[in-house]
Amino acid sequence: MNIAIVCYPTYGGSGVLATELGKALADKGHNIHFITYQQPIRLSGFHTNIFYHEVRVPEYPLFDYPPYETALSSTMVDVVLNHDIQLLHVHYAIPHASAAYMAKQILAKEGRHIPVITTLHGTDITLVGRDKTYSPVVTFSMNESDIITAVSQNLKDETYKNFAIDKDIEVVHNFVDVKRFHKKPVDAFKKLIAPDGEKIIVHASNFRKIKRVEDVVKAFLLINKQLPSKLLLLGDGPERPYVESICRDCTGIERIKFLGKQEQMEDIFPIADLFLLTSEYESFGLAALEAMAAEVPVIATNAGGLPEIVINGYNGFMSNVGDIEDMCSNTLKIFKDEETEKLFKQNAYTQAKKFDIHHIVPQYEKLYEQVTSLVS
Ligand code: GMT
Repeated sequence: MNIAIVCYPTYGGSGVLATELGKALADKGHNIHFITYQQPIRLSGFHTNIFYHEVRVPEYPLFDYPPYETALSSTMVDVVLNHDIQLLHVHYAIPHASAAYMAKQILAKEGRHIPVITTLHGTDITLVGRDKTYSPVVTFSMNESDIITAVSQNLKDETYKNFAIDKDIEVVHNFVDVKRFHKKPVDAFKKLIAPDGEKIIVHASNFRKIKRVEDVVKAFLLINKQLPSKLLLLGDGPERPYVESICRDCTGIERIKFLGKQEQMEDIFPIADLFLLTSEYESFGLAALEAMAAEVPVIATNAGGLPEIVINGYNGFMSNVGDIEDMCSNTLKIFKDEETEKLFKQNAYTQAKKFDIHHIVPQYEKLYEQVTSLVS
């Protein structure tokens, strides 16, 4: 099938998932055309079935706000017509669903029916999309999509709660290529970070307010008092300067490392002992799932869709948002002895396998077949 995937190319879960999906589909023989304003971060190397189309927004002195959405719709039309695209799969509703609606209407005038699948990821619904600046357009364009999918049951429920949606939403959970992340840790790398056998605690995010990264630091400082540890902070974003500034004032700063944006997560997660995710809301928590595939238990908040991947007392624990004392005491439960630690690590891996790429990608393919069969 010839499929166009529209996504954000930046360091964020929706772009990562869309890119991994495109790569997996290409491996299965589909022709994948990415349409974004930059090469997606996980799209590197050459693949005969993968094509990348950059959305260019020309500068013009009149524009205080260059019309990206218009350029995106035009690029979609161009790619559909010139590459015999059979469906548009857009990730993150804003502005991709409305841009796809516009492209669909333009193509319809030329006698070409192009189905649109919109995958909802999280803040497009729970934060940004709900804002009245966007919500009428988001509601309309979701209803006009041929298929809507959500990455968790929680996100589906949130969507129905906050928008007047008149069609079914399919839950297709996020996925991980378990084989790729389930690697042997590089001992020399582990020794470099934790020379005295400290536990390596990892957090990865785009450092937005919703992630409450300061709670990661605060919980870590509590944990470190009782269990010698190191904290690796992966990613970057608007809250990073603030988080760095609070770290500077605390004892134990030498145990905290900001590694910035990293592409090779599959090399980093295997050396970790614990993944810490303190978000106020998380529709799914893709980074946590990738860590689990590398046998890393998760300490998370019980927010949003996280209970769909973290099972309390099995592959990690969940606490109320902001309850750093509970996060600390749960961490100590995992590391109370070697046997328990080993069990949690194995359970993390077992739980990740339920979300393996080989189970989830066929669910998208089934939807593609369903939606394109209605056209022909
Ligand atoms: O906030 C982020 O982490 C980025 C955001 C995005 O859409 O780029 O992530 C959302 O989508 C991810 C992939 O589906 C989910 O794993 C994240 O949980 C979700 N983030 C939030 O709901 C805050």
